[in-house]
Amino acid sequence: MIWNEEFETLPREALESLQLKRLKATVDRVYATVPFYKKKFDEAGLKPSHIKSLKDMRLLPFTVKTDLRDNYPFGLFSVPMESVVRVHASSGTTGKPIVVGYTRRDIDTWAELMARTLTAAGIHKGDIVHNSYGYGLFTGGLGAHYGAERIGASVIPISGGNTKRQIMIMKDFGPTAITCTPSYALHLADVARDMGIDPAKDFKIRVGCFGAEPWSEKMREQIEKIFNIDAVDIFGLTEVIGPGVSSECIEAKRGLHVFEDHFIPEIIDPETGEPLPYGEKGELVFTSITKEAFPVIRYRTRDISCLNPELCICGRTFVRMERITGRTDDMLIIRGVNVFPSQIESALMQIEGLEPHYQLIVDRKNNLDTIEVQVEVNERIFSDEVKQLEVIEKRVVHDIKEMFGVSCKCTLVEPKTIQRSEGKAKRVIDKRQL
Ligand code: DLL
Repeated sequence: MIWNEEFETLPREALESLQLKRLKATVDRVYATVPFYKKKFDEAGLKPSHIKSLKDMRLLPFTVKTDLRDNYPFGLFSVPMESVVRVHASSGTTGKPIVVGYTRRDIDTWAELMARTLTAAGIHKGDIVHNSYGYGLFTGGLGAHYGAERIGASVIPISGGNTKRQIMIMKDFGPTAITCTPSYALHLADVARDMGIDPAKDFKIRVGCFGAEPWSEKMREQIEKIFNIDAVDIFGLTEVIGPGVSSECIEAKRGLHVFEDHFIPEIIDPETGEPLPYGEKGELVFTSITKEAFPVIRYRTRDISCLNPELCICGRTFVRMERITGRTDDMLIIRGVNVFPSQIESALMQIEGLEPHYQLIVDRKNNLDTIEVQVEVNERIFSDEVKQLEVIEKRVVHDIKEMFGVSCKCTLVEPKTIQRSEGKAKRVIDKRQL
């Protein structure tokens, strides 16, 4: 099923001419309204009029996460605040989040893109959508919510957490579709089984849209089997719009169609920044071409993928990106929350008695991510009373919970016990098997 036949099946030539028109308008707009982009263009000797074809995209400077941080909170908005009807945010590399804004039209565009996403998964009017993506500054909850309403489905805005209650509602309300992170889906299934409920038989769910964190074909098979559903992959990021950047179709389930009439994808070599041809793996870069409040020019996602231009059996003409296979930075996604080791480091360094030697052990137990922070204490604290150590451990757990909303375990270790490295310190041991 296709939500918007007119755009989702545009022949390539017509699509490219639409993209060029929209790209030019976006470039004009950011040059005129966002000092950051004007400065960058000027430094590169680039005028908006230099963009004459899609190939000229490569003349445009990249935008990176630190640019967003440096312009915190609203410095990259392209419209006055009075035209912004919504803000969302996600973790940055330091304690401050990165903040994005939406005009009324942006919210409308986003609902359209999420309507396409859900429709591509086979969800339609008459379906009941159990939406366990978190509501709030995270884009998952409200993104899926508006899309489900747009197609006329009934939404259960359950958000994340309180798993037993979720299961009761899934049993009693009979949702036919679910939207959540893939790891949460597996956790829901575990808890359901503990409650004597068989997710394959006792729920009416037919299909799920899973994303916001990396997962594998193996996990897809597991989820499909446990729930007896179709599981499709959906992708997006706050900086670009939230979910609704690309999504799989239920017909093929092989790669995610990028909504190219709104976002131009590129794959670049992360070392040189050079664009790579179709089929080659590299870093995903997006340029938004319809957004008003927060346009992004060549935003480097740090996500690794590749693009496939082959026509799909579903009839959509948009290129497909392969599922995300990694990142070029050290960002971790713990229970759907983006976490940078540098953020944890800065939290630790605020605490008296801790040394800048730490390691993060990430694992998955009962389908829930766990994180243990091992950190060295200094000699003085180490020879102090046990009580003092307990106070510090509690403070670490508390501060990290405050920062990310994620519970961790803290283990204080003797001075000089964390392995020193000769090159880059290995801060993260990720034992999760996807
Ligand atoms: O995770 C938006 C989203 C919500 C997508 C709900 C899908 C469903 P952020 O919190 O800004 O936004 O995190 C974006 O999450 O750069 C990827 O590293 C990762 N990510 C998102 N979707 C997928 C996916 C939302 N399907 C970051 N597979 C991105 C792998 C994903 N990684």
